Amino acid sequence: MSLLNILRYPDPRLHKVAKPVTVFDARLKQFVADMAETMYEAPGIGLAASQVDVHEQIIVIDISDTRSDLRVFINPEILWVSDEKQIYDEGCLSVPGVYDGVERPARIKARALDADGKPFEVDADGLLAVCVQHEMDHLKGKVFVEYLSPLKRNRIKAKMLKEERELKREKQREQVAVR
Ligand code: QAP
Ligand code: CO
Repeated sequence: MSLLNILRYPDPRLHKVAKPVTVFDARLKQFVADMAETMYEAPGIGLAASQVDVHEQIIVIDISDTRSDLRVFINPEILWVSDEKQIYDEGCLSVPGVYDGVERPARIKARALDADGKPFEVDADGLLAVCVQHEMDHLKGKVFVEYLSPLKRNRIKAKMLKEERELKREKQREQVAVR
């Protein structure tokens, strides 16, 4: 098991389009386990492979309070969305500290494969519907802040870049301290 490095917005690699998984082997299962470990450690409720710089269609989600209901979606497809919409305050492990309302279909029907390559369908509403759509956006190279106004998005970008500079400086100081 190992923790994976999560890309931070506005890293351009977050906008790559993920390819379908074609090989269902032990290596895939190990990667799914690493993604789950990374999500739980963060802690988060959803993580897409794109966020750890692997551009394959793989998502892990756990919206349970007990952190004991891992869902794995490989090559997911949306089969149906409701006309009814809901606005949910979304966040993202790639945009830490930022939350804002995004309007999406309230209910969806999706199809995907599990880690064994076995197909399944899911009817989702509430938080699960939000999470599946948010993570599927990542696979298409889309980050939730792209639904916000250009003004908000630019403010978020500036805040993230400032934090990135501060993080880099901290790391440099640590390096000097151990030398
Ligand atoms: C996507 O997001 C999501 O800002 C998953 O400082 C979010 O797990 C779907 C997180 C909301 C539906 C609703 C965010 C952790 C986790 C942060 C996450 C942070 C620490 C986000
Ligand atoms: Co996200």
